[in-house]
Amino acid sequence: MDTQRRLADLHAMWRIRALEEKVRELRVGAEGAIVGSVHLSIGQEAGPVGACTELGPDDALFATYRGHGWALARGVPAEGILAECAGRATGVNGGRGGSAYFTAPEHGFHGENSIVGAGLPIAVGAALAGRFDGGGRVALTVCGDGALNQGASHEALNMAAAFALPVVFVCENNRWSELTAIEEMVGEPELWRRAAGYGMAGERVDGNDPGAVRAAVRGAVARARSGGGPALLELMTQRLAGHYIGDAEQYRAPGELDRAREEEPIARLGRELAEAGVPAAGIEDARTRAHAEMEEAAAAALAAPLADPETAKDHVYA
Ligand SMILES: Cc1ncc(C[n+]2csc(CCOP(=O)(O)OP(=O)(O)O)c2C)c(N)n1
Repeated sequence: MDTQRRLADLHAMWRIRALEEKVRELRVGAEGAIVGSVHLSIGQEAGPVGACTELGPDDALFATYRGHGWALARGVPAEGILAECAGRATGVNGGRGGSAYFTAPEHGFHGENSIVGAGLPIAVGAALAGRFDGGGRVALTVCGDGALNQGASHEALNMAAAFALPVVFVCENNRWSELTAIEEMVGEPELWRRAAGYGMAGERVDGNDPGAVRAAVRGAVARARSGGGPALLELMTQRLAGHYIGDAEQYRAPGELDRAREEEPIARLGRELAEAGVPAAGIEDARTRAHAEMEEAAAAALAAPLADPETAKDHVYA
């Protein structure tokens, strides 16, 4: 892969990391600028960075509660995300969605969702609607490894395959479902193998390598767009943070996080670029630019007023 592309990926992953470090700071900091449940995707940045470059403006992306990175990679502005997390009137949903429930359809980001597995059937609906309206839209939906055990996920995968709908199912296998290890949850831990049972394409992908993710998503999107039906991509990755901010993480095996930090996508791509002869200053620049952007975005977000409680009933139709 060419160096410019890899540097761009490094910067894009640093943007997500810096955004989430800022979210964590605002959640645990003394001012309590962010309240409520927050799920970070630190360590999982390669997935959104690799995948989102392969989506067109009319394609529809559906994420989970661990969705800040997917929104940012899809083009949702950092200031709007931070303002949303902090309940500001200038947030992408006027402060109503918060960290785990925001949506920005004007950017092709059709929302997070805290009902585990709910993104899959919604994406199938979006793809089906695209078939009716002739828009040629591809729907890409992200879920965790645990979410694939939900009944609704099975129905969605089956319907997408039966109707050859243009859906790309991306499973981020970070090996944990909240506090439960994958080995305790399934008889077959290679989740991508389920694809054959549905009659769709399936692939296990190095989810810590944005280039590998991009290649897999490119193939799946092209197949889906040309009528070849859905695909299930299993991205192997790890979350370096707790399930949510405040998780005591007592379930991890000793040394697990040390190994995960060795393999995590930002450190790994930085090492690869250094080995390829990219000067240290160029690699560092990706990090400093990302942090400067998020400092500025957070300052602007927090300068805005909180959502006005008087508007609480706006957008409520029933
Ligand atoms: C239908 C439903 N059941 C249970 C929960 C509680 N819950 C929230 S996250 C989670 C674990 C999901 O794990 P996984 O799908 O692997 O995603 P990850 O959190 O690892 O990204 C559970 C059980 C929920 N939100 N929704």
